[in-house]
Amino acid sequence: MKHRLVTCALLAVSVLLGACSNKEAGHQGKAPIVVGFSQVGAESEWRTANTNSIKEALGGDDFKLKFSDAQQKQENQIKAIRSFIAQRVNVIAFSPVVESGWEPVLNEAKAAHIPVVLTDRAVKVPDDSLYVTLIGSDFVEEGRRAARWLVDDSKGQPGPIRIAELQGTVGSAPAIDRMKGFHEIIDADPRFQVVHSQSGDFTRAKGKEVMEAFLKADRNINVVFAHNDDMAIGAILAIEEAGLKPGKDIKIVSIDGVRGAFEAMKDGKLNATVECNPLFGPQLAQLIRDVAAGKPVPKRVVVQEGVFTQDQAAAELPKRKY
Ligand code: GZL
Repeated sequence: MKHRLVTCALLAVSVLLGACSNKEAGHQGKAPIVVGFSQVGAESEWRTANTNSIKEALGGDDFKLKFSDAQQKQENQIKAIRSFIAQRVNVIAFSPVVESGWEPVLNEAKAAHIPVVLTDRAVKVPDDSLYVTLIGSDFVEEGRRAARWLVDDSKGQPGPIRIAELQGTVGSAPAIDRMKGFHEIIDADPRFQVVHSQSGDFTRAKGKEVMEAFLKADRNINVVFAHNDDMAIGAILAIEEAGLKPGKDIKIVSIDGVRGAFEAMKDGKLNATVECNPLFGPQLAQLIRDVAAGKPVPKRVVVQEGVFTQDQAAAELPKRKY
C-alpha cells in the first residue's frame, strides 16, 4: 500500500514538474527564445511606433524579450549588448544609433556564439560576418524620393531654388544615406542650391531650434528638406513664429510618414512625406525564429514603403497605423 502511495506521489510531482517546465518552455513545449534588444531611444514618432511593433511581435510566449532604451547614446547600446552577452541570451538585436564603433562589442558577441540581428539602421564593419542580417528601409532611395518630389513640384520654376536641410543624427545611416540619395537627384539640376544644412538629431525640439537659426540668418529660403517628420514639424513651428506660411512661403518635404506629418499636410503646412515603415516587428520576429533555429536568412531585408503628398493626406489619415 505504502509503495503505491509513494509511486502516485512521484507520478503527481513529475506531472506537475512537466507542466511547469512546459509553461516555462512557452510555445508548443519549446523553450522561449531569449532576445536582447537595444533600441536607439524614443526620439521621434517613428521610433515609438517601431518600438511598439517590436515589443508586440516579441511579446508572445515563444520569446523572452529583454528590452533596453539607449536614449540615443552609443555607449548605452554597447553596455546593453555586453549585458545581453553576460546573460547568455539566444539572439541579440539592435538598431545602431550611429554606423561606426561597433566592431569590439560585435566581436565579443561572436566569441560568445550569440548571433546579432541589425534592425532599422546599418553598421560599418570590415567583417560583415559580425551580424547575421539587417532588416530596414533603403534610406538612399528615401532621399532620392524626396528629391524627385521636389524636382516634380518645381517644374517650370526658375532658379535659384534655395534649400535648407535638417539632417538626422550625425553619423547615423539614415542621415548619411538620405543626404546621399537627395543630392544624387538635385545635383543634376543647377537651379537647386542647398544653402544651409545642419543636424536636428531627428527631434522636433532640435529641428525647431536649427530652423530658427537658419531663418535668423537668412529669410531667403524656398524649401526645407528634413530627414524626418519630427524635425519638419519643429521647422513648421519656427517658420510660423517667423511670420511665414509653412507649405506656401517655404515648401517642406520630409521622411517617415508618421501621423503628425499627415495632419500637417492636411493643414497645408507640409507638402510631402516619404514613407519609412517602422512596423516591421512581425518580420523581425520571424527572422529571429529562423536565426535561433539555425536556418539561413537573407543578409538584407528591405522594408517596402511609398510617398504621400498633401492632396492624399485627408483620405490616408484614417488608414495610418503609426
Ligand atoms: C529610420 C529611423 C529614423 C527615423 C527617425 O529608419 O532610423 O530614426 O527616420 C528616427 O524618425 O529617429
